[in-house]
Amino acid sequence: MKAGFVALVGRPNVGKSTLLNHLVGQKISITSRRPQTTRHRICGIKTTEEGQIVFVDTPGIHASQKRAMNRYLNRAAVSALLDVDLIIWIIDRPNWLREDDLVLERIKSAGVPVVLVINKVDRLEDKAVLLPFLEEAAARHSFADLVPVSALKGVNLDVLERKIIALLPEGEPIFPEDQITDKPERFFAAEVIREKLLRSLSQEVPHALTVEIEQFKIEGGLTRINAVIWVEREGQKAIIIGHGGEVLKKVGERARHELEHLLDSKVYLELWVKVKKGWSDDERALHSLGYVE
Ligand SMILES: Nc1nc2c(ncn2[C@@H]2O[C@H](COP(=O)(O)OP(=O)(O)O)[C@@H](O)[C@H]2O)c(=O)[nH]1
Ligand SMILES: [Mg+2]
Repeated sequence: MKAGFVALVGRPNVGKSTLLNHLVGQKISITSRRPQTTRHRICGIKTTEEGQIVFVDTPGIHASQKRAMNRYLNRAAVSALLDVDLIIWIIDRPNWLREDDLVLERIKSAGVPVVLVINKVDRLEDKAVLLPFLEEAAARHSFADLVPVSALKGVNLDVLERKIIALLPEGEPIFPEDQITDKPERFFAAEVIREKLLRSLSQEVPHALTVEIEQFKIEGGLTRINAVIWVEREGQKAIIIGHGGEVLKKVGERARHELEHLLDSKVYLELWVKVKKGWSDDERALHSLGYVE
């Protein structure tokens, strides 16, 4: 049997969480078109006859270190590289940006094998650009492998999975066979609400919001969830609530629907929007809102 930890790293928005969900075959990590959708280190566990792969999803590694939240995200991403057996480095089509050099630097210092995954090939008009790019990439680092995939359409993921298994050390499963994540249900409740918010809002509001679960109570076939959506300013609160409460109502309905499916229970969901000035640039506020390594 093979077993080990595999970190999924890369710039924001390249498709790390989408890849995790498709490899595990379940939605573990929320996704959206916005950078910083993933704010926590989340494990997704896949157990097969050959072994167990523990994927570690991470926030994207990015250059800006200015705000406390950005520093937290970078720390969480970089610390996930410690103690893994393999790194999957994901890039968005054959585009090598300056920030990818930064990622490569971090990856090199981890000292474990790296598989370079070129994602979103479904959006590649000219597939002929792949081959020269793979050669160029191979010259920058001695990768254990280079694999083009489409995480969203499920292209070449079986090949990727076989290569990952082959690169893992021998070992007994780390988690019980039926476990698929390391996070508790109330964590997912907050994440699902945040995903629906990210997907409903434009402008700069997504970066300014976080969701805190105040109550998560199972009463027979009903789960009672009370959540607070924290924002930084009154204006953002007004945007989230929307005209006549329209936006918040839609977010609540979508979140409740998905949570009922996820928890296999009826869900009673209550959402409140509150203002905590400057929480995302305040180390203590971040800590109390669950941004703890
Ligand atoms: N067309 C296409 N879109 C993708 C693919 N993988 C991810 N995406 C999209 O890219 C966006 C960012 O994905 P996400 O997984 O949240 O990226 P992350 O920030 O790296 O975790 C989402 O809108 C995904 O639907 C892919 O293979 N093809
Ligand atoms: Mg993500």
